[in-house]
Amino acid sequence: MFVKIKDILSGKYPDGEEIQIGGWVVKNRSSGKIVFTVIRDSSGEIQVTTKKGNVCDDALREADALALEASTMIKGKVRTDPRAPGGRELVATDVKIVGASPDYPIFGEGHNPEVLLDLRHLHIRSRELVAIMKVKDSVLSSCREWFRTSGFYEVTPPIIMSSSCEGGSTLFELKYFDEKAYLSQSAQLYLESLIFGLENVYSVTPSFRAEKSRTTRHLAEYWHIEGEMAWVGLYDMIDMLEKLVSFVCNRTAEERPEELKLLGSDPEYFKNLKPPFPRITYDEAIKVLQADGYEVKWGDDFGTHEERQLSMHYDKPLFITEYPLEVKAFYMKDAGNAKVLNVDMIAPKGFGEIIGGSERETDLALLEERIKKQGEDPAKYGWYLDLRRYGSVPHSGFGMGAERLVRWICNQEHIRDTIPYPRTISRFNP
Ligand code: NSS
Repeated sequence: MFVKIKDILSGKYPDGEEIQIGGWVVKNRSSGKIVFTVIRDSSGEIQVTTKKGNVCDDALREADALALEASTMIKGKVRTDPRAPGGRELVATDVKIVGASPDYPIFGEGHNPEVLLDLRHLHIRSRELVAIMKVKDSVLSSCREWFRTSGFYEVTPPIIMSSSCEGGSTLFELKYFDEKAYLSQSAQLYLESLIFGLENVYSVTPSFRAEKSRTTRHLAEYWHIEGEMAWVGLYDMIDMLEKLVSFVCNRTAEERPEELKLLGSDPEYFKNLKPPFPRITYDEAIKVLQADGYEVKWGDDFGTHEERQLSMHYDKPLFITEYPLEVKAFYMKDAGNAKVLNVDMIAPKGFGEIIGGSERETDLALLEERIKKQGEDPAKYGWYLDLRRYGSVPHSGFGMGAERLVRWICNQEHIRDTIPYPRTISRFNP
């Protein structure tokens, strides 16, 4: 059995104990009689020293021939050495190449990002991308933990849809046998139907948006964490959202401080993030922007620049509530004053919107009217409208983009690095 490198570094094995590791070559430098190799596995990196005399000639040759990213099995004795990175090294007693790696195409710094995206299947082994994937694992599992311990059921809504949730402009179409169908933009409408049996539900699914623009925060395929709650109004939902986001940030920073530091993020900030988060209305946000010299008027939706500017006033995520009805989706509850009962959560430092949610409209006639206004046929939403006909209840829900959240926590410039294989307007390969 192989042992994990992190267990060697943590001192689990005493000096002199012989163990075996399996891993990949990060660096290799040889002077003929002595070879210094840095090996990584999924848990960490360690220096291995292979010396003539400690190993047979074959093993020395194999060590010498270890190329960048070759896979190898190494037997060796643990040795404490304050000069070694991590404080411990392995003194090899046997070295075998498992998979050679002649001319690994990614070496050194300064690669063109497009080249790295073409080589994504290899680049996902890199230290940074591995760190981000570990953070994402913590984010997803802590989300699930929060939902489970807060009375939610995880459900599995469909991905193939017959109608849109967020408007037609970003729908991906597909051939469904002889009919036209679409890839889901959001599980929301289905989650709404599931609260009648389960009350509090959530799902983690891929969502698809045919985003025509290249931005640093839009993907065509992203992971959507969505919740829907019966008997809950907008403001009670906001109380829950700040608890959810704090829990996920605290837990992730506790589990992954080294990864966050490597990525240039601050684990202490995320460890200490606590409710309450600041809350302002859309009306107040317009006044703040106007005072900051922005040319916005009541009725405009906020884009990247406006969100960035608003977030600069706070060091915690910001909730903005009650946007104009005209700019928002048909399902958001009409507040009766040309506004809807909705909320966006904007991350600090310009990371932008991470959550969009609302209380849901329960008035059947109003819903039908707003579907028509959106240029769609209410008949297509027949099953959804039934939910208002049979035992309707006040309810609210939200969607959180997993990659948007990870981008903020990992302090990443571009959302594409928060998903192993980004799909954007110009790329769906590899
Ligand atoms: O369009 S949203 O604002 N809202 C909905 O889809 C609701 N139907 C969700 C619900 O109430 N169940 O999207 C929600 C979040 C948004 O705040 C972003 O964090 C993320 O989904 N999102 C995206 N992430 C990455 N790329 C793209 N293109 C994207 N679009 C939305």
